[in-house]
Amino acid sequence: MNFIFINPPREIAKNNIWSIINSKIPPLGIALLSAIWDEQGHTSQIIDGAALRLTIPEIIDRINPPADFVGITATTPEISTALVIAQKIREAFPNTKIIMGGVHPTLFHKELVRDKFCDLVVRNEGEIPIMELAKGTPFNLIPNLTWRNSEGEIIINSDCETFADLNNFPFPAYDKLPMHLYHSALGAARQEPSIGMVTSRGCPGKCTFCFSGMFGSQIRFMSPVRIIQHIEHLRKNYGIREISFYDDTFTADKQRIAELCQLILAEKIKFTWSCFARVDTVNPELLLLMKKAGCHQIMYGFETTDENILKNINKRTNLNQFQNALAWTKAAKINIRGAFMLGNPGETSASMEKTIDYAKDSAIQFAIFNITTPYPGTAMHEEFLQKNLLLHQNWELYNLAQPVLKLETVSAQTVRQYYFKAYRSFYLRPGFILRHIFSIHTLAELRMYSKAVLRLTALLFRKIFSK
Ligand code: B12
Repeated sequence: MNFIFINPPREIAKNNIWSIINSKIPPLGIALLSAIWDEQGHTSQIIDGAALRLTIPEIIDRINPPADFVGITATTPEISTALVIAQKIREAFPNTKIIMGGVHPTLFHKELVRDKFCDLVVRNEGEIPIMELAKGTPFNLIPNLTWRNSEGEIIINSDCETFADLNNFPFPAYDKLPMHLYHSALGAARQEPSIGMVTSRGCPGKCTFCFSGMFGSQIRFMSPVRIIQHIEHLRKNYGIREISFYDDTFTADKQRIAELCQLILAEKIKFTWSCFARVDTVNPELLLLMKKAGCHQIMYGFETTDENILKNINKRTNLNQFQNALAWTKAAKINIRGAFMLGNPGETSASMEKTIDYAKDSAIQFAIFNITTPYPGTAMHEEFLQKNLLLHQNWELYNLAQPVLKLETVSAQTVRQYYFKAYRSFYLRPGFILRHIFSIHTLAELRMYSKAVLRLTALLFRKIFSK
């Protein structure tokens, strides 16, 4: 049986800062499912419409010959494109079964099947359901499946009782992907070629703005040995020299990361890397070891410097921890990328001002400012939906650059003004530009930093920031 997996294209508006800084990483979920499908003796193909920047007709043209199954992945901002793709496939190939999976279809599984956008939704993790499908197991016996039977009834199969073991997967089917097109986020890589990797599922955080329902309540990890095998596979077969670890909290298990670093050092694996962490999951010893093992940048989710807002979003961190993480990371000579949010419940002009000043004063190398976006399935979305305080549910605009919350304390327009002010005042400071010029280590870094500054300046001059 032939299976075609599709990652929909997504056009990011030019006045959205993500159009400048976004990484391009392989669609790891469907790439893994493709490898699992093939392991069962079938064939599959992946169309990465995002990396290849394909139009919808170009995607349909690539489906040749017709497949038994087409699987489309989708996050919230991609869903409308994903649905158009599904509809075009239905018209062109009426005998192909259309399956959807990923965050958004998981949340809206009933609606998608009821409205006949697709035949099946695979909720949550896809590995076990896809393996069962490949074995020919009847639909009614496959966990995590929502589907329509021949009478047109919607059947919601029970959730899978076990979670997939991250150490027993094949590698994602990188050979079916345009590997030359992938790269880390702007400013996140010291060397090229770079790529993204995810080595755990789940997060110790319980922030109200984050959806963490896909992978169960227990965080699961790939072992250091398996991570090394994966890195070696990427280095040997694709010449990868830099990895961005996209785990929600890479340092959630300090012991695992310490072991990974020891292995990298013992086996003399030459590559550089960056990761995401919470300020409460690092300590000085671990950071020094990470630096020795090639880590040059950590992204911390500071979010805000207002202690009340930190409580409102259930971040469970405090300014003291911020200061410690900043000091320890700097002492280890690891660069810091700070992630900040503007427009959280309780936000005021003064609190946004304070957050922006903190980002500038703390001598971090990069900062990302996002407008609070309560994705469906999050506690924040539920709360504001119940109170009728969502400005809209236009999923395409759930893109971290548009206000979604109606706040009593500050207007959406003011939040948006502070968003632009944050980027302008952080990046276009002479001090920032000078510090970066003196901290460049490699040609790749020089290229990236110049590109970042040039593109931001261009945006400013096009007066997009003034909107
Ligand atoms: C890496 C990452 C990115 C990367 C690239 C993503 C990519 N190429 O796939 C970058 C940085 C570009 C990115 C961008 C964004 N991201 Co992102 N990202 C992630 C992250 C950290 C890891 C994704 C991943 O690889 N997971 C591992 C794989 C194995 O899991 P998976 O993709 O979910 O796939 C599994 C299942 O979902 C299922 N499945 C998925 N698709 C399909 C399809 C079929 C047919 C089947 C059967 C099953 C199936 O099976 C897979 C295996 O179990 C997740 C958080 C997380 N930990 O998952 C957020 C996450 C997916 N991102 C999120 C968001 C909000 C975004 C942005 C919208 C932010 C923005 N800047 O605007 C953009 C939108 C990107 C887009 N294309 O639409 C949210 C999504 C929320 C939502 N409701 O949509 C998440 C969940 C983070 C969060 N907790 O809030 N992201």
